[in-house]
Amino acid sequence: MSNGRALIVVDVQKDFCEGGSLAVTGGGNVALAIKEFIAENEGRWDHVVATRDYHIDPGSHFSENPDFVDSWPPHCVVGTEGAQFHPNFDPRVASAIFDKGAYEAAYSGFEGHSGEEELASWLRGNGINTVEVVGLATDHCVRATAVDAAREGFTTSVLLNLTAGVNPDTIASALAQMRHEGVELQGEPVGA
Ligand code: VGL
Repeated sequence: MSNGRALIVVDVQKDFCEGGSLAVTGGGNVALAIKEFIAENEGRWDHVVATRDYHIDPGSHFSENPDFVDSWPPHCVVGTEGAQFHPNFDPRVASAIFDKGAYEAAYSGFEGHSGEEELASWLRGNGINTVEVVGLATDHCVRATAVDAAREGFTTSVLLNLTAGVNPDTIASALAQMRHEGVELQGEPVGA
């Protein structure tokens, strides 16, 4: 039965998990927890979609001296191992994959494309009006994706137990921003 709901799995990639170039503490566990949550909740969503940070030359998003707020060590470069999905997450559950950030910073999955199609139009075209957002990292790409989802008019929740973040301060401000934008926060934040 169609329920108009989708799960958006944000950036569960090797570079954001332990051993990666921009590892988020608990990233690998989040990947596994997402996989189990999907397996245990068949029918909860019409579609699962995934996003990927997928950089070629994103300019000042990469830095030799990153501030870990606006600039970062090189990560998720197309063709490298770090850009791959974490092995704890099987992307075959996803109906579509949205890549973002080839030539600029792109925190939101709504900046991503699957072939020629953007995430918002793909979701609308598939009858989706409600989204649940999980993945990495709470304070950056999950935040930006959830905020854009709400602004695009989707009823939006973030399942915090299925996210992990970079830094406690930016996690706190991300939670405040998401609430302010009308995103429903479920569960407890996991992070640094
Ligand atoms: C992300 C920092 C830099 C994320 C991406 O996926 O949250 N964080 N690029």
